[in-house]
Amino acid sequence: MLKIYGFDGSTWSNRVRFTANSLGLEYDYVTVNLLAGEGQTKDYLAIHPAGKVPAIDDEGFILFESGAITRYLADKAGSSIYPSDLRKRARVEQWTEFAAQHIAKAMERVFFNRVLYQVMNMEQDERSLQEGLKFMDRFLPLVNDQLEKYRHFAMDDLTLADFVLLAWLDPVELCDIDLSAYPKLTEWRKRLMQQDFYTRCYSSYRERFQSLAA
Ligand SMILES: N[C@@H](CCC(=O)N[C@@H](CS)C(=O)NCC(=O)O)C(=O)O
Repeated sequence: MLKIYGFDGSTWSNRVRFTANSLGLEYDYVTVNLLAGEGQTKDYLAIHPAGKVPAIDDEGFILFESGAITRYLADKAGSSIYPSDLRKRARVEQWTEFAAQHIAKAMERVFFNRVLYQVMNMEQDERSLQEGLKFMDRFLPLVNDQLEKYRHFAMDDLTLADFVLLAWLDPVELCDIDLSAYPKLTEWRKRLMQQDFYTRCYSSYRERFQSLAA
């Protein structure tokens, strides 16, 4: 059976689980507790040489990098969440990259400097935090505009682009980021968080993260 190596605190891992759940795949979820150093064990380094999550083992086919994994799983299932039509696929890629390059990078700064630095016992960097917040202010209006035009992030249909955006917005409550200025984004997020692909992972990312970090 398919194995997914991940950690519930990891947005990149959660993107893969949202995808696998949405595809209706059966899988074994193997928790790699990054906070307990489990990414660096000899056994796990044989799966992912950089000791990162996520990774999958699909009947002996090992794959890491969340973007590659989600595309592989969706294509293997022949699912419309990764459309085969060239232009639709390109549109999904465009917004997936936008979320992975811009939203994720801005959120990484905010998440690290508001939350993770304490959990990891590291130095906070105020300048990096302010830059992250500035980027969020710059990019979220665009995302909200997109969701005014379409029911989902890349187009009306649910696609892989939704999962990366949703996963990366999971820490907003922990990070004290207020999304109320973005009503369409807020509505989209609430709607997707009620769906099975999400609730099969957790009901609240904040609570899940807090229990992992305790
Ligand atoms: N580009 C990678 C990023 C993976 C990544 O950085 N994962 C983090 C958790 S969110 C991790 O494993 N960190 C542990 C480490 O760097 O040792 C992907 O999309 O899979």
